Amino acid sequence: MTFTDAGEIQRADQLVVYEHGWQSWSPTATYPAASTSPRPADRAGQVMGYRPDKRLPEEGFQGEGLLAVAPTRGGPVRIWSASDPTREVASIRARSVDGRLVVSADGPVTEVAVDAPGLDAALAAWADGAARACGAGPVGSIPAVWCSWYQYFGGVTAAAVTENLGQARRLDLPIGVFQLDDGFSGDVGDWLSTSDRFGRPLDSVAGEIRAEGHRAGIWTAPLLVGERSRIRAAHPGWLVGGADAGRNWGQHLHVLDVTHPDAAEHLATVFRRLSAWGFDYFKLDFLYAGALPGRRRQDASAIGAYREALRLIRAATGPGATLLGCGAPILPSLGLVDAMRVGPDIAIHHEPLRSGDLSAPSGRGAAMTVRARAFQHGRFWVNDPDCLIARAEMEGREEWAEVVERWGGLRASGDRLATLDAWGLETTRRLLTPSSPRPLVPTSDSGHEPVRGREAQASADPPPETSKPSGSRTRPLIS
Ligand code: 9PG
Repeated sequence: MTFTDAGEIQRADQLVVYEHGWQSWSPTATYPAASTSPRPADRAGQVMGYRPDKRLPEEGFQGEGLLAVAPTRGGPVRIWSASDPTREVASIRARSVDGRLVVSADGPVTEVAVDAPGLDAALAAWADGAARACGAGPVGSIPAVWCSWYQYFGGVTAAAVTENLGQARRLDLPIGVFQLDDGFSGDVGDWLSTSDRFGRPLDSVAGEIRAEGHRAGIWTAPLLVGERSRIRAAHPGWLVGGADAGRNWGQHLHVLDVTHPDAAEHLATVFRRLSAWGFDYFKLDFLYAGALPGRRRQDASAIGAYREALRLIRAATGPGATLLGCGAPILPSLGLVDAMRVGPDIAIHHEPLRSGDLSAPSGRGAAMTVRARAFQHGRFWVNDPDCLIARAEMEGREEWAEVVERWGGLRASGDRLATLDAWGLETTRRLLTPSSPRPLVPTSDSGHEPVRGREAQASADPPPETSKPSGSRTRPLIS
C-alpha cells in the first residue's frame, strides 16, 4: 500500500479535517487538523468498526474514499474523494508536517475545491455530483418502522412481535413496516429457519404482520457465514478464502463467495423465498463482509463482488422492495440501496462501553457520525440514524430524539410499545412519519427553497469555523 501525495495546504493550525469512515458504524467527524482521529482498540475493533484491510497511520487522519479540509475562517473547502467508488475506494490521509497539512492517497482520487457557505454545504455539493456519477437516487420516502432489536436484542420471540402489533393497533401508531431483527434464526447464514426459542416460522410471522395492515420487514446478515452454521458445513467451497469477517455470536465469521454460481443462486433463493413469504423490507446487515479482500472463485475485485451481491438481492426481491444497508461500506453501496445506516448502533447508554470506541453502540457515537453524514440524506439514499429509543431508561432520550428528528431520514421505533410513558409515547407518535425525500443539507446552488423549521436550523448551524480547535486527540469539533 503506497501513499502518494495529493495536495498540501499551509497553516494547519487554521484548518479542520473532515474524515469519512469506511462503513455505517465507522466514526465520521470533523477535527482540528493538528489532532488525530479515533483509532480502534484492537484488531477485532478494526474489523467490526473500521476498514478491516487498511492499516491506520499512527497520527493524523485516514478518510476512506472521502476527506475534506476547510479553513477555520471560511473560504473554499478542498475535497478529495475516490474517483470511482463503485470500483475502488482509496484511503486518503492527512498529516501535519512542519505546520503544513499534507494529503496523500493510495489509489485514484479526485480533488475539488468548493466555495460554499460551510463544510456541510460543500460536502452536499460534492454528494450531488457523486450521486449523479454513481447512479444513486432519486431518493424516495420510506414509511415509519418498528424494529425489534433495541428492546429484545437476540432474545426476540414471535410473541413479542404479536404483542407490539397489538399495541400499535390499540395506540393507533402510524407504523408502516414491522421489522423483525436478529434473534430469530437457527444460525448465522441459515436465514430461512427459526429457532425453537423464537417460536414460529417466518412465513407465519410475515402473514400476521401483513394481516394487521403493515409491511413485513426482516433482518439478515446475508454475506456472513457462521463457523457453526449448517450452510458452512454443507458448502465449505462457498466461502471467500482468507477473508476474516471477525467474531460475533460466539463464533468466527466467514464470507459468502457470491462469485461462486451455486452460492449466488443460494443467496437469490433465500431472498426469493423471504419475498414469497411476504417480506418486502430487508435490513441487510454486516455488509462490510462482502467487500473484504480474499480468494474468490472468479476474478472479481472485492468491491465488484460486493456490488454483485447487492444486485443479486435486488433482483431476487424485486423493484418494490426496500433495501436498507447496515454495517455497510458507504461509498461502494452508491446506487444499490434505498436506505443506509449512517452511524453506529444507538444504545441506552451515552458513552461507548468498548474501551470508549465511538464505533461501538452509544448515544454519543451515534449522534456524532449521524450528524457528520447528514448531507448524504436525500442525495445518496434515505439516511437511517438508527431507532428512536424513547423509553425512560434511555440516557439522554430527549437529545437522541432531537438527533433523529433533525439529522435522520428514516424514522423507526425501537421500544416495547406497552412500556412507553407519556413523553415516550408522545415523542414516538410525533416522530413516526414517513421519511422526507428532500436532501437534508441545502447547497447554495441546489435550487431548493430555503428550508424552514428544524431543517432551517440545520443550514443555519454554526459552521465549524466558529469552533475553537482544541488540539484534543479524539474530540470532534462538531458533536
Ligand atoms: C443485530 C444488530 C442490529 C443492529 C446492527 C448490528 O459485534 N459488533 O461489533 C456488533 C456491531 C454492530 C451490531 C452488532 C454487533 O449491530 O447495527 O442494528 O441489527 O446488528 O445483531
